[in-house]
Parts: sequence; C-alpha cells; structure tokens
Amino acid sequence: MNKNLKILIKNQDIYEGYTTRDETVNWWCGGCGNYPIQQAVKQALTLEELRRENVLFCYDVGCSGNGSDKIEGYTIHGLHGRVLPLAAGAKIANPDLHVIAEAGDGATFSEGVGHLVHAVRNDYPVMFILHDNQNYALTTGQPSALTPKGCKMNAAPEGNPIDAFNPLEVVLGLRPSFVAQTCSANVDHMVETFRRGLNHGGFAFINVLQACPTYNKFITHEWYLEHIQPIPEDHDPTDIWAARKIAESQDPFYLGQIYHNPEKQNFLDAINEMREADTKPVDEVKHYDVSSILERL
Ligand SMILES: Cc1ncc(C[n+]2csc(CCOP(=O)(O)OP(=O)(O)O)c2C)c(N)n1
Ligand code: SF4
Ligand SMILES: [Mg+2]
Repeated sequence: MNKNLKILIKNQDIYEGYTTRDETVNWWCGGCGNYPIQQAVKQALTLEELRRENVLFCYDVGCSGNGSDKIEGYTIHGLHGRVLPLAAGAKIANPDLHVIAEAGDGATFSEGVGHLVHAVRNDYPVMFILHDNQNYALTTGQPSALTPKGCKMNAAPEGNPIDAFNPLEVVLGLRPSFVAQTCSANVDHMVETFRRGLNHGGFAFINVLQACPTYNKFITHEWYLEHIQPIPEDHDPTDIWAARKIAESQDPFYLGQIYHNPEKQNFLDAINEMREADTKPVDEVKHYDVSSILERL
C-alpha cells in the first residue's frame, strides 16, 4: 500500500474533521476543478497532521470562495479581491495558526492585484492557492485578466480582445520567496505541492491550473492532462532566470516548484526583530467582561 494512503487511513479523524456533513450546501458544477482542489487541501492537511483547530481558511468571493461552505473549520469569507489582507492580518495576530488563502484569478489579478503585490513583497507567512480557471466564473464566464486573447466568453462574444497576464511571470517579477504550479487534474501533485506550501514559512504562491468546463469549455481535465508536464529534474528552483524560463512556457504548462528563495525574511521575522518584544500580538489582546452588555439585550 502506498505510504500516503497508510497515513491518510491512520489519520482518518483529522480528515473527517474537515468534512462537511451538511447535505443542503450548494455544490459546484460537474467536472469542476474546485472539487479536487478542496480534496487535495484536506489530504495535505491530514498528511501534515494539522487538525482543524490549528488552521484558518480565508476565502475570496467566487466559485472558488464558495469552498467556504463546503469545509468544516475556521473560515473567513471576505470581499472580492480582498482575501490577502484578511489572511495576513489573521496570521500577524495569531502566528501559531496555519493560514490558507484561496482566491480566483479575477479577484487576484484585477480587484485584488494591489494586495497580491504587497503580500509577495512583505512575504506574509500564508499559503496562497490561486484557482486559475481563466475567467470570472461565479458571475457567469466573463473574461478575466488571465483569459487568453481570442477566447469567446460572455461579455466578449467576438473573443477576448486583450492579451492575458502570465500569473507566474507577474509574481516572479516581485521577488517572491516561493512559486509553484500544479493542476486540478492531478490530485497527488496538488497534495505534494500544498504540503510544501504549508511548510514554507513565507508567502507560498501556488498557481492551480483549474478546469471550469462550464465557461471555459475547452479547458477540461482531459485537456490539461495533454498539456501539463513535470518540471525537468535538473531545474534549479533557486535560479530566478531558470524559473522565468519555466514560467513562460504555456505548452506544456510545467508543474512543480518553479522558484524558491530561502534567504528571504518573512514579515513576522522582520517585525519581531524591530519590536524586540517576547509577546505575540495575540498575547496582548485584553480581555473585556461584556456580560453586563449581553444582559441588556
Ligand atoms: C468588488 C467586487 N467586484 C465585483 C464583484 C462581483 N463578482 C463576484 S464574484 C465575481 C467573479 C469571480 O471570479 P474569480 O475571482 O475568478 O473567481 P471564480 O468564480 O472564477 O472562482 C465577480 C466579478 C464583487 N462581488 N465585488
Ligand atoms: S462555473 Fe466553473 S468554476 Fe464555477 S462551479 Fe461551475 S465549473 Fe466550477
Ligand atoms: Mg476565475
């Protein structure tokens, strides 16, 4: 039996802790990549033996963000494009939490692009999962900044007239500490990538190429399986120029650890050096007795 499967069976209670039992939740469309992404997140947490009380899930708005009703645990479901400041604030206030932020490509590269830039620059210790389905899915398939030029979408029936960003190239230009790419067509690969992101200690940017067969009809899991390849074994992830070369390829899309800068100091280490304090912000929160206010309600 494979080693991971043995650990998953041994830790079944951890996995079950994240599993919603509510039969009334709305589900995603058939064939949607959000299912295997959420499955892989739960497996990665189980393999790392991280119980739900030690984890905070921060969700943006979108089909991706609707993962918040389909998982048990501490969750914040924020405004569109604003998940990263929420995640960073929660992590700074309570550094012992493992903070996972998830957002769509529309939120991340349009409404929230300023937050992304500063999350990478500050190296907040957060694992960030980009659900890269190359469209604004929840609002029914409009082109996003990651939709390839020429794609016929809702609100662009003649084809998207504008070139897309390459998300990896954008982030590599910001001096990140961790950049990886994986795909919703490969659960095992996502699990390994998320485990690496959980152990990173700084801002782990993980681009998940995600199938959305409803609005990006040609980008199915079958299509991805023909267009993805592992990063060549001789790739040196500490070499930024090699990373840029890997990132620019879109056929194939390379899966794996594209870049890693172990020298970068994360935000918490940087501020702790300045504060010279031996307390965490969460230790400094005062306790107030609100019982008299509650009695008046
Ligand atoms: C500030 C703001 N702008 C726009 C919207 C409307 N809106 C909600 S979800 C969404 C699309 C989400 O697309 P994406 O972020 O890629 O997530 P996906 O649904 O594809 O997972 C939009 C435009 C909003 N709620 N708030
Ligand atoms: S519209 Fe796309 S992203 Fe949204 S649930 Fe359906 S397949 Fe998934
Ligand atoms: Mg999207």
